[in-house]
Amino acid sequence: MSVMIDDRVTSGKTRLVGRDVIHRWEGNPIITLEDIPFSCNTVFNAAAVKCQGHYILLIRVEDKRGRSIFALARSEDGYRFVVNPDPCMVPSTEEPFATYEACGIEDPRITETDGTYYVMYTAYSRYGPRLALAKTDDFQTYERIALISEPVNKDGALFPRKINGRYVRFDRPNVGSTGNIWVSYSDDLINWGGSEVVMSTRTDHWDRSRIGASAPPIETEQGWLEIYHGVKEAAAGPIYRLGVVMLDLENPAHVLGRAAIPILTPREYYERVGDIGNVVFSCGAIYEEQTRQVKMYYGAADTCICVGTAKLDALIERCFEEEDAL
Ligand code: BMA
Repeated sequence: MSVMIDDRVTSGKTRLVGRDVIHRWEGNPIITLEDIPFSCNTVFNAAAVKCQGHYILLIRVEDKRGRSIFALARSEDGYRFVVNPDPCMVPSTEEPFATYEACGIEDPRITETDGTYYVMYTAYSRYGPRLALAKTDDFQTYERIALISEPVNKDGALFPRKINGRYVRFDRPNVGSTGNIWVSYSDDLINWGGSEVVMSTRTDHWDRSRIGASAPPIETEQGWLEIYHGVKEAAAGPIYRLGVVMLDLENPAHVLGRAAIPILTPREYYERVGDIGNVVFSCGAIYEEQTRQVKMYYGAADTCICVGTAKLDALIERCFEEEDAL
């Protein structure tokens, strides 16, 4: 089906384009370089959490020398954010973290479990990217727990509850230039094992080159709803899109339904043009129980932060849509 410009509809302050399920907020982008009170190069992928009614983003900021650090942004409505005057987490100067964070800390995902906020992030160094874990009570100070994978591994996201008594995470070990979504288990959040592949790239789809978990999974009655990113290497460079999948609640390596088409594709100027064009990349989504709405935060073109919304039911429906009906 070809998408005509007439398919573009507006609804309130959000905009739906083509067959995207995500409605972009009309005030996008919500955070740009101009909103950062300290000197830096760019701002993008952000972890998201709602704490006592306040919206918190842990944003990835690239400093002027090109290393990524984290800063805190707060909002009362989930759309208008104020960024704190100073970074809240920078590469460690203490071992063993210092060695593996020398080139920066990237792409945080926040998960609340048992009343503690955990941040899984990518520690970057000359040895390649590997996963690390920290925790926080106030989002201002972060206590590092451990380096929790070997390189090359990215896109770690902790599940919001244990399954069969064990902590669970997604991760994405790389195999050459490709990579798939895996799940691993732990008793103590430090030692991880029992790893299994959850799902792989699809050679005949938009997610043919690499995939990785985006936001931490959302628990629904049907299963774990996971928003993930998929990459297609095109002649002019990679295109990053977002998709959705439903996984079994007791065995998240078991896929119940995977959407054939993306929930968000780079289309707007701010998604097309930037440090890395044609990128929409999410590290966090907030589920609002009262309205059954998901607010998904995403980095656009590695140059700003945006928000889009979708009804939870629309995302669930997309997971089970018959491919032949598209
Ligand atoms: C991925 C990650 C993201 C980034 C994306 C697009 O590999 O490093 O942080 O947004 O590439 O450049």
